[in-house]
Amino acid sequence: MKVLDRIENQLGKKVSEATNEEIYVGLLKLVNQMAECKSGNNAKKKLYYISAEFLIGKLLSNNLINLGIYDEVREELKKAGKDLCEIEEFENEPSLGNGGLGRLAACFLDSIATLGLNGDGVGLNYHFGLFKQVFKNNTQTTMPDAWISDNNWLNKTDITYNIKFKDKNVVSRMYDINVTGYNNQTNKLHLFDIEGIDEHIIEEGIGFDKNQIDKNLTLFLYPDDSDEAGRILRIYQQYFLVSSAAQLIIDECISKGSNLKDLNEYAVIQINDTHPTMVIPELIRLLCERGLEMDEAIEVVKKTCAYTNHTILAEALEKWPMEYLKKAVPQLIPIIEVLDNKIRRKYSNEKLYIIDCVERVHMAHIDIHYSFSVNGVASLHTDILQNEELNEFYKIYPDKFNNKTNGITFRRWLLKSNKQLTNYIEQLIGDEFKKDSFELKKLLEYMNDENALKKLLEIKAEKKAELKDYILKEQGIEVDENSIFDIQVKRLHEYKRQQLNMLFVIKKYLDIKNGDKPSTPITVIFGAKAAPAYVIAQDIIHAILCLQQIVNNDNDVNKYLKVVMIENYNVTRAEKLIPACDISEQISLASKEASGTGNMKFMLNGAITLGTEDGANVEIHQLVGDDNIYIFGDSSDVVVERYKNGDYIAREYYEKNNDIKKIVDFIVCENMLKVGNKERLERLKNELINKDWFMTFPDFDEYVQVREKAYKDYENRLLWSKKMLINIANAGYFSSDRTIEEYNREIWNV
Ligand code: 26V
Repeated sequence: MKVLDRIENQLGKKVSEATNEEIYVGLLKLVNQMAECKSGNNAKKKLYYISAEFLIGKLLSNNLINLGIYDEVREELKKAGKDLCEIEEFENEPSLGNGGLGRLAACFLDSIATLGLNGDGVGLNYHFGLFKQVFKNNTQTTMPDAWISDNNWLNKTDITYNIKFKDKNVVSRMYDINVTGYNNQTNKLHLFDIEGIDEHIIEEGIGFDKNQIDKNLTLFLYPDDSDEAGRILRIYQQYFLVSSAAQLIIDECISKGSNLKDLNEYAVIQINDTHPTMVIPELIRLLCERGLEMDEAIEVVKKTCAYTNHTILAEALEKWPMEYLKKAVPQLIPIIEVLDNKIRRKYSNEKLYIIDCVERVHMAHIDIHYSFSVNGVASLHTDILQNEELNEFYKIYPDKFNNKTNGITFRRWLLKSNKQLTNYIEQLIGDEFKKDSFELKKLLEYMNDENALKKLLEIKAEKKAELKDYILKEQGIEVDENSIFDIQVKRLHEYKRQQLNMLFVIKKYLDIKNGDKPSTPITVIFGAKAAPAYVIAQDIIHAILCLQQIVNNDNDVNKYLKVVMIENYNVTRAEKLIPACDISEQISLASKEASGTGNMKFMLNGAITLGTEDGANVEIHQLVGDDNIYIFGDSSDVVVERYKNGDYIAREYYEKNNDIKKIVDFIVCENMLKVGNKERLERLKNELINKDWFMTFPDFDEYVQVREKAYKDYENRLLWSKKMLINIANAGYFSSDRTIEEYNREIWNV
């Protein structure tokens, strides 16, 4: 049957007579039907990718692409006078993740299904996701982000589990989202939800009573953990996730014939950061309940679990006080103690213990001792884990450690978000690259082909014009589509150094005021959410918003420079921003960004990276060579040394470097104070000159120099386009299909 007939069957009327919303619902049902006809691979062994976050983004277009009917649907709708992009507007984006870690999990699911592997995701169904960011008075405010409308991608199953906490029992129900592979099978994302959730307990903004666990458990992702009630709620969420997952895994394995002593032949569990770590003691507990000896259970769990580390930042490595665990999940305490005692008996080095001397449980230590694989997410990151951060562990388990450089799904980050580029690449090298990303290398043949280079510039210009319209429509800011689009979009964190970018913008503003005008105008675009309890991050957003107001309204300057802070940056917005980017800001302090994945998305879309030798930037640099990337800043070795010595004094730079002083003082100048909040701006200035924990000042001069060099190079449009082409051609390595193929070959074997 033709696609149009199938849609009209769903609708019960002609497409031309249906509203866009009705068509959206019809397409959703059609996609689900088609997806379910392709349901998965029933191999004996199955991968369970357990993660507290899956930042999946909108699903309609992606599913249409993966099912191979996108073009046909779009054409048929067009004939009936309907526009697929407008129809897609009816889909809400689920915000089930903070940033890179959650988005990575979503890319991985796409690749697992595309490669035809037997593997499902397991996570939580947060009703309001993270939060919706709304700017008011140049400040971030947070609102609940209700994404579950009447028609959504969740399919309710009849699978439920009892979850026992110390003081209450609750029921967990499984909902499934179909994960379509590109021209391949459908897998599942299982999202568990508490029965009896009560949305009415939400107060102003995203506030709610954190103590009413049975009503709030799956309301929000990572509720504010600045107080004890928030932290304990997080433990409840984590245990709810892993106990549901462990029960599901045991049931599925038994139904396939496992006697549980051989669990590792039926299941492999990838633990995405430490949020699901309690799956280890929980599985051990459940296996003992089902008749295994403790030692037997520990051994089989160890052979079943693998752990991925996503950060070296000490403050991000979870350490739960025993006292919290006793309050929420006392049944795990004896097991955690056994796990800790085994280590104590074997090693005298306290750094290896699970329970430390102040009775905190180091979640990552459970993972490392009781998994068969520990991996970092980019080669520099894995090196730092092995040689610095986790060196004591590496020495005892050298064979467990391995690297899996992150990747991104090209279906969403090229085929969906940049159709113009996709079609042109296809015209040049055929469509094999859609299945085999390394085929992009063939583009290198066109490195000196003027027509191809011009065409790339035209495509970029088209994407920039689209973004310009979007920014005007959404935020009322008019940008010049002929300006350089210089973009930094990612979670707000001091280590990512949005403040460094901001200091450059202040410098540029002052230069222009002094008559030093750029030959090509510049549009600096930011997008970032900050954790509600992270005060300095809020201050940085505030300062950028104040700067936006000052720069964009200053008629001496706004022809040459504009600042845009995108409100509520999310996956949908990323899909519009990334294809339109000229310069990709990847400026974290070297050693701090485990990998980054935005950097890969920008590269694939022909943006040139301006970055430090950090995370996967190092690998981008190796692939494209010195001429096709802009690198600056201290190396990770220098940074690691500087932290060890503790000899960095920010104030010295402020006092000795006149430029830095002028720029930093601008943060609290009269004009800024007119549009901003004195307390916030002063706190930010003081933080910079008294602490600057992520060392923006030492890198500042070189950052300015290299950024100016990039702007100058941009003037030679053909040479710039050649850099774009070389970046696109070398991006194949960063397909998550490559990453997943490595995980499967070296860790999962499903
Ligand atoms: C979390 C927190 C929470 C508490 C305060 C400080 C802090 C700092 C960092 C984090 C990040 C936790 C883990 C994470 O999201 N890692 C990201 O994982 C991505 C996928 O592997 C990777 O590309 C990013 O570089 C890495 O930051």
